[in-house]
Amino acid sequence: MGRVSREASATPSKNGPGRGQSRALRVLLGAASGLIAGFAALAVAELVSAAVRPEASPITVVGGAAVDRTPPGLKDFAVRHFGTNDKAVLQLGIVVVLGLFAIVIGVIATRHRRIGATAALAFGAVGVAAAASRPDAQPTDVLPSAVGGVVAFALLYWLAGRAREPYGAAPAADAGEDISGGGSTRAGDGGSGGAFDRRGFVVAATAAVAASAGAGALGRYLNADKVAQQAASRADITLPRPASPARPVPSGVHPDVKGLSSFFTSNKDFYRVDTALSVPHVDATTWRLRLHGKGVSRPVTLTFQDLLRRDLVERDITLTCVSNEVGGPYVGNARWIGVRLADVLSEAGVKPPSHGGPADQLVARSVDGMTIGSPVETVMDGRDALLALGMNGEPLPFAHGFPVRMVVPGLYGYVSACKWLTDLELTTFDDFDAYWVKRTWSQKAPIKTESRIDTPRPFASPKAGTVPVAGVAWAQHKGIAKVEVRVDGGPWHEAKLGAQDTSDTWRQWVWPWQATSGSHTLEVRATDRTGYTQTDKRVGTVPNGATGWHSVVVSVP
Ligand SMILES: Nc1nc2c(c(=O)[nH]1)N[C@H]1C(S)=C(S)[C@@H](COP(=O)(O)O)O[C@H]1N2
Ligand SMILES: [Mo]
Repeated sequence: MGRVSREASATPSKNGPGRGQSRALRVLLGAASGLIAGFAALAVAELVSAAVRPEASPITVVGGAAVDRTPPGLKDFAVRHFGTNDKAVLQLGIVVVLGLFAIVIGVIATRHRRIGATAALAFGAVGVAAAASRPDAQPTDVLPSAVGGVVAFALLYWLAGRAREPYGAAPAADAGEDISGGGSTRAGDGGSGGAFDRRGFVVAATAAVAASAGAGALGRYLNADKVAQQAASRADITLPRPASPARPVPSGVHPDVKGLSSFFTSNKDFYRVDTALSVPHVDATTWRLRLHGKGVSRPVTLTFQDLLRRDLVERDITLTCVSNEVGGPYVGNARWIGVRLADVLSEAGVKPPSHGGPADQLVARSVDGMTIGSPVETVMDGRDALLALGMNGEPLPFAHGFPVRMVVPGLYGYVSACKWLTDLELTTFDDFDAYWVKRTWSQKAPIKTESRIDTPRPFASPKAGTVPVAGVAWAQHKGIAKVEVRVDGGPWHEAKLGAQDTSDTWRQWVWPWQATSGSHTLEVRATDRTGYTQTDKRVGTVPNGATGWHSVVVSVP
């Protein structure tokens, strides 16, 4: 009944919108209120996160929780379709969803103020729950979301009160759940009353936006400043010369072919695969690595300085991701500097299972809660399994695990290459499943022998005549023995191999093709030093790496 009287009384006022207009205006004001409240919540949360830690900002914790709950198939899809942009896409998605909810809540609030505002509070609660559920959660991590939720609640309650005024609800009606429940007398104030209230809303809204923008900007600035300080502390580190340098790279590792991957992948171009929405920026001076668990007779805690004081080894190792499709980009070769992991394990009393050790799994934990399990037997079998501190002549980049990560030749990254390492635990495969193993991937995953055509690119149209077909092949810790190429399903031709650096690195290859005009399919397969030739059977990346021959279709004019 109140509704009827409101509409009736609103009609004559100067800005008295007709029935449809008034509803449109209400929706508009509600949407604006919701968006402003949402923006304010995020901005204030950003400021609070600067006091707590950047990783505790609501979008990061909600995004992180979403990543951990994403079904593996979808995650695979995201990585495949958005590549390294998958995180930006996720964050954008969260912001869009948040914006839509803010609009809905705002519109509800113009009619049911308490319900709308309480829904805003509930949103803060989602952030709090996400923050508390992170594997690396610290109690203070819930603060940014909690404060943000309270700010959204208060601001929406306030703005919704302002937004309803043009319709003639008296301020006294604030106590009422239903906006139309209030007296309609104010509407009788006429056009000037409505105009004043609307101005009041605009002033309140503008003030709220300005204050939040200020808070958000300050938060951003403080967070950026912290990151800059951490970057400076990384830049201060000079890695000592390795006691055991890498073998000089033989000449001829890289056939001179345009479009062929360079033998070393620069840090800037090195693929990045991880679940971290904001790259952890660990302080090397306070960093600690704890080594403990089954069969550890002398548990140790090592500092970064402890590692620097040891004999460092330098090795060339090609890293590969299990999510790499046939022909995919998630493989890179770098020169690493680090400490031999097997030495550190032996000093702590660890023995591999073949020597009677009780633990068959080494679980590495990162500062952001990732767990990565490697076979103890493998990391102690004499290969150059490293606690790496340096990559291509500089301290590890933050994105690649600063200050310390693992690198194990021959094992896919998800079972060996833990970045931002902070804990090593000796356990068994029976007792513990690591992060990806819980998500349908295999417990053990040696890298499969693979080859890729880098040039010509798919759908290229090289001129008829001699066309160099070139690419890379890898079978880490086995070594590549042979690479063959064929055209249109014809006979296999042996490619010329680039010189081998070590069996832990990839190998470049080239085959001069006498191209004739028409559409052609080029295929490649590699044979490793155990005599195994890549199977043509195509399987997907799950659960332990893709197989099949890479092929490229070109059309020669
Ligand atoms: N902490 C942490 N370490 C991690 C991951 C991760 O998500 N978190 N991903 C692993 C995977 S799947 C791969 S393939 C390699 C990739 O290392 P890169 O990003 O330096 O190339 O890191 C491994 N180490
Ligand atoms: Mo990976």
